[in-house]
Amino acid sequence: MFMSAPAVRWRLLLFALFLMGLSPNSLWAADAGRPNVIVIMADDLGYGDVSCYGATALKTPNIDRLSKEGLRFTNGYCSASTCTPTRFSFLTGKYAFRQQGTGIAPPNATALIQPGTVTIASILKNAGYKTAVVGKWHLGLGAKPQPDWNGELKPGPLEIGFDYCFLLPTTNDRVPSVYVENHRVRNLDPADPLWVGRKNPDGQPTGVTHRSSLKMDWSHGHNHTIHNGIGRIGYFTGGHKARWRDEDLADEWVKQSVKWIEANKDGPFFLFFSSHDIHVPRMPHERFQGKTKLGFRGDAIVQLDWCVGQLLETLDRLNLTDNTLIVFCSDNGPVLDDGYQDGAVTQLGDHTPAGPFRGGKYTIYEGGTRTPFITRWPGRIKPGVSDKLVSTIDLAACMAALTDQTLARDACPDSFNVLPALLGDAQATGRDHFVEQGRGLAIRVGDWKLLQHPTKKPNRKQVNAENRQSDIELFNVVDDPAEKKNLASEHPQRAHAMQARLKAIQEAGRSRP
Ligand code: NG6
Ligand code: CA
Repeated sequence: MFMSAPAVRWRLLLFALFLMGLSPNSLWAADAGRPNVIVIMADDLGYGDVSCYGATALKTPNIDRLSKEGLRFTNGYCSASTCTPTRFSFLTGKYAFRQQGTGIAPPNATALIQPGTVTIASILKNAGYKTAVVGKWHLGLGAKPQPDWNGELKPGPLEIGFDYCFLLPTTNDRVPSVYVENHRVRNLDPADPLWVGRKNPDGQPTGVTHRSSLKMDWSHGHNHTIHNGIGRIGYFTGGHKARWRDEDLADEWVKQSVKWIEANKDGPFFLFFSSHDIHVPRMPHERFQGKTKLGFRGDAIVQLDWCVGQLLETLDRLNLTDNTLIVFCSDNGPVLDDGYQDGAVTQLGDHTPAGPFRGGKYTIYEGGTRTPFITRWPGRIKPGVSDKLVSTIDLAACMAALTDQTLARDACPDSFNVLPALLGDAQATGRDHFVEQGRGLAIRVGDWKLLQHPTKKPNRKQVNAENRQSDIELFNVVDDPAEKKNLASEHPQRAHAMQARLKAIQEAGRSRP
């Protein structure tokens, strides 16, 4: 197999160190060029939701530690304002609008990323990394027509580059409320098979018929099967031994991650820590309930911060801190009422989840995609703040660069190598343009942003519905980060040129140089 010059040098160095009698651990520590990588992706966490980005209503000391010891981005984006498309793009380096069916995946979704697709995980695996994903998946499992919940859930993460997975199959508000470990539902009793579907199969109590029994009421949707006192999206039966409690999810992600890091501490390893916090239903562990004045939404942020702290402590304890690159990010911007009455609206006070930005989850305004984004690699990244434009969609190409691999032309077609920006190098430029996906598409080029809303007007029932002035809007997001002053009619040529560029990117099927 072809080996790049740095790889040959690395092997020679390993061999030399081996002759000097060094242990595998110290051998690994000697390789400052290939760190372990942990991507921590929060769910629905907004730009203004953590204290290092300005929140004052709560404290996030562990995420703040990442920021203090690393690089905090003020122009860090996820590529879409909902979960499935952002995660699809994060893994594949491809804009989600290029593939049908990458909207919010339903409970019985089958695998959206086909085996053989180059992903951030396969890139790192190819470079000799051990790879794992722990937490929310929401990219479908198994083959059509629907997942075989009682058999093998294949293909899934293991077919696209992960060595290990421990998953929440879709979201915490979607059925089934079970864990999937590698190809199977964990603790599933064959005598109590799992069934998942859209129609009530057995006249079971629902969020509608037994609403008064719920421990957290719904506000819209979320009124099918009741599990753990909470109405869900979709119906399921069976699998009782396999079912989790919402309150224990975060603990379980930490437990499984720590176990996996310990087993792979000799590295190099890549862990995708995919938290379900702070997605609805927000039902943090009892020890976090009431910790903030913001209701369970704030308490879930504190729980997320605790998870980050546990990962950092594990790295410290195993002496891996200096040789681990951490990327902290979110999958989309914030939302308050996303279907449950959990106090997010009534206890908000003057907290601003999207920070200075307009919009949030589902929207193409900045609040939908401009989210917390922090990199930390002690010894390599100089602590500070960066205004370079980077996105979660770029992490795949960055990992290829980090491990001296050249991507095939058709691989990760929209993922840019912005590694110098992620590492805070002086000459780094970041992206020159970026497409944001939500209800419609937007393109940012330099300081300017063109928004192309769907012609269908938002209906009042839509969460985070925005009263926009017209289908096309143009903002200078540096002068006007809150996207208040639509300059489309003042700058028709610029608006036209940016629309044409967006169209060209859509038609070209790729945007990576
Ligand atoms: C919506 C759900 C919302 C949330 C979202 C997915 C309703 C009424 N709303 O359809 O609660 O689950 O999907 O969120 O069902 S995401 O962060 O995973 O994209
Ligand atoms: Ca999300």
